Amino acid sequence: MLTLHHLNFSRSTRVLWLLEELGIDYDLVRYERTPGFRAPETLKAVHPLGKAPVLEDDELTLAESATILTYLATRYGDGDFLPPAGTAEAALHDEWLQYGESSAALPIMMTLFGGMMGGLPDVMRGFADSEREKAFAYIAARLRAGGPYLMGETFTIADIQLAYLLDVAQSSGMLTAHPQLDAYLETLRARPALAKALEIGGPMHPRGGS
Ligand SMILES: N[C@@H](CCC(=O)N[C@@H](CS)C(=O)NCC(=O)O)C(=O)O
Repeated sequence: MLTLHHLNFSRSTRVLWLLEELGIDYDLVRYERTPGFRAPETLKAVHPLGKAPVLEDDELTLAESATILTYLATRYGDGDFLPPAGTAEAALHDEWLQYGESSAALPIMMTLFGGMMGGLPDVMRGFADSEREKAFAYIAARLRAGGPYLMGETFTIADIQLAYLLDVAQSSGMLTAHPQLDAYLETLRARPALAKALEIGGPMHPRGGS
């Protein structure tokens, strides 16, 4: 049996969304953020990192959203949500999937935390601003070259992975100069499985309507 450990306002919405896309049965265990916006200590009993998401599938316990999405799509996706393994398309898709939590996340999260702390020091702000805008331009160019999804006409788990980051960016006012990314988010929000995941798990960000 699948069990998703879900923290409010978090990346575990990604997994909830894919589970709804897959239409398979799962249990949901909910955790509430502390006043300091951390995960509660009880999540450490499930996985030593104490972060969300964590997925359990019988004996298997998995952290890291990209890994969990890949596992679920491979095992339960019936060929959907991932390009065929071993193809050039699959390698490109993996680049987009990993990009979300690596190069793209750092400047977006730095900007988010900077806003919460009343601003970043100049040297860090310079890095965050230029790298964040580079990321937005890179994603927008990819969509311009052939959307509506990152892999063209095919919706994949890379879209799910990036959507969390873009939702956080939009909710924090980072997308005002990026209407194309707003439009991409709207396309993703039109998917009934995302609407269902948000209804079940709540918004991805405290200021997010989605
Ligand atoms: N790279 C990990 C990041 C996991 C992560 O940082 N989760 C956040 C929620 S978005 C968390 O649990 N934060 C609470 C804490 O660290 O106390 C993933 O993609 O799953």
